[in-house]
Amino acid sequence: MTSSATAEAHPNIALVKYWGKEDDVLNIPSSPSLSLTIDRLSAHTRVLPGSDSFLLNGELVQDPKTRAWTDRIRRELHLPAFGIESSTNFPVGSGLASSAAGFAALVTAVDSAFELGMSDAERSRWARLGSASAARSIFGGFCALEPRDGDCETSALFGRSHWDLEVVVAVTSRRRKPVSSTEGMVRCKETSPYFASWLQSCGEDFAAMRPAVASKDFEHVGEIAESNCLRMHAVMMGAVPPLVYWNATTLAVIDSLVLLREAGIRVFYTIDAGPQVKAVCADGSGAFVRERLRKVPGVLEAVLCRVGEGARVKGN
Ligand code: 2P0
Repeated sequence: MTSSATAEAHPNIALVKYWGKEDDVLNIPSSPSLSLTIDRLSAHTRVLPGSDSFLLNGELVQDPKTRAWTDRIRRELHLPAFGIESSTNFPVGSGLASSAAGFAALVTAVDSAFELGMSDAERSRWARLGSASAARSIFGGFCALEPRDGDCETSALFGRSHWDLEVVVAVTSRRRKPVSSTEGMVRCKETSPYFASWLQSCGEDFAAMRPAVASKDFEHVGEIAESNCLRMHAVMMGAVPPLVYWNATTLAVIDSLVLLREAGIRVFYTIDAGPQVKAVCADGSGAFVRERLRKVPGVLEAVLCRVGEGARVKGN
């Protein structure tokens, strides 16, 4: 190891969601997903020689997922012990894709610190082994993650300049979610009667979403994304015991976005495994939508983001 290294990565927002694993050791999703990486929200992760501690937002943590990942990369690539210091400017474990940003930043910092010379595809594969959605945060702009022949492929579809969309992230709770995504996916696969049809519909949504993003057909992208998101939450609600990631404010934000749309604002919403709502806006209407969402009772914060860059090294 030559020196410590720090990397930055952002969350990504899936327009066609990943919810279900084909292989939970190799972390291979059961269906294809398509995302856009956002800016503003970020994880900064520093890898440094010596200790093997993990400091997250200033607190020493024992995270089994991160531990399994570091053990694995050290074993496979014959690396010495390293410590991790990670900080995020947004709440972790609450449905804002902190593990996506976190693992994308981590592998990028490891690659730089140990001068491994990984390709983007290799970094994406390592990020996926930590958290499947992290494979997408290696890339900026619009990205696809597809299971293929027992493995998985990530493709950078379009760079961030392809489409000047804005995303308003309405934070409705800063609490850690009670059921992690990994656990939630297992529960849905084992108990939700809608799981099989969900997977089938993801293939169809993915096939339709790709050309809709290519042609920047905002209305079509919004229709597919909203229905894909609601179907994923239906699968969750159908699990035993049910998984309800929403709170009352989640619904209030949806309501207010539907009203805005009826008034002619081009906006659609999507929600991940948590109670936060992401409003995707066209025509530079993000600032206006943000002001509206800030006034919805229960909204703690509304952050205006643009399409962001992929994971990158930021120094030592
Ligand atoms: C997504 N989510 O496509 C979906 C939508 C949440 C809802 O990817 O088990 O944290 O570490 O692979 O990547 C969250 O799942 O789960 C996720 P693991 P991950 O963005």
